[in-house]
Amino acid sequence: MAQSKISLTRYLVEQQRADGLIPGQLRLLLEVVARACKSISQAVNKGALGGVLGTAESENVQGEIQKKLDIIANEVLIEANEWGGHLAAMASEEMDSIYVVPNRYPQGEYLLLFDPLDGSSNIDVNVSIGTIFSVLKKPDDTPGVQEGDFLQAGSKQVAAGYCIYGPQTTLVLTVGAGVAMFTLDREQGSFMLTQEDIQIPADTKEFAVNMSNMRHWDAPVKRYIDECLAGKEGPRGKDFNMRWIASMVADVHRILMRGGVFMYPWDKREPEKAGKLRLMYEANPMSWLVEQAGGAATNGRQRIMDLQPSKLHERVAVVLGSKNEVERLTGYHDPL
Ligand code: P6P
Repeated sequence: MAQSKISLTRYLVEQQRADGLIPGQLRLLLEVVARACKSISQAVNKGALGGVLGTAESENVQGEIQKKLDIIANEVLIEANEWGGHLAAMASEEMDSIYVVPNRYPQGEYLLLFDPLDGSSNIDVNVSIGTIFSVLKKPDDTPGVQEGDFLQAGSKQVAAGYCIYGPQTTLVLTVGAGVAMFTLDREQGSFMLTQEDIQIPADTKEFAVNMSNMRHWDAPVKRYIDECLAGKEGPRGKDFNMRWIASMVADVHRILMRGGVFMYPWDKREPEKAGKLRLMYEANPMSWLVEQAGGAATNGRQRIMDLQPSKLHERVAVVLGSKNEVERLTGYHDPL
């Protein structure tokens, strides 16, 4: 008899029984986030029929014009998570400061960070986008909860994942015991386990970068990409392919499924920003997923999950994916 599909709930219960990595409150948190992603998926799938495309009349903390769906996704995540008693506060790419759970609800021990809808530039042209989330524990020693409680290195995460809204709606999750993937069964309304122990091949012939920024990169990144472009006649002795979806969730999902290296390097246009991508709710969760799948993730010099954040919306350069490629590019940089 075919093995019955395992739902996300059953997976979390059995994982808790197996290795205790998912205390009850964390399991509740992850199930609530998954339910919120289902709602976001419904809104995204409606598109023009739901009147949710196009821009809102507002900017986010990054100075980016917000899409209507950015705001909808943010509100869905806040409303789904604020009453459950598992969270002390939330932080979002779409909100300047943290959102502390209102006094009318019990406060929990976890902190939830998210990019509610990553890849917004792709929303109106029907290209895959996604929700990225990261879970930290509130430090015990501080009464209440402040923004500083969120400023923990990526190595302190207790859960991380994303939900990609593409041809399938797929939730990818780690709690530190490997990476599992769940596909939304719309008839049942449940996320069903479709892959576990995902592994990224250590080598690859595929790189992902926005080539239009090449003139702004520093020398080691230019060297690495030039060598890839030189193909089998060049020092790498093999031809490379390139992909760039401009949705980090989609590019990272491809790498988890078939390998590759993704980079959004530092560029000289905004040196103080270190990079375009955000450390706390993009780079850290994606880095943990990639490392748990046998890959690597650095800012070009240091392991991303070792970086000590100083600001909630801190940006970082990102190189992640197939371990041997990340190590090669990182090795081209002068040691710190
Ligand atoms: P560019 C989406 O806006 C995002 O934050 C990531 O999802 C994506 O990898 C990157 O920016 C795309 O940036 O400069 O190529 O549009």
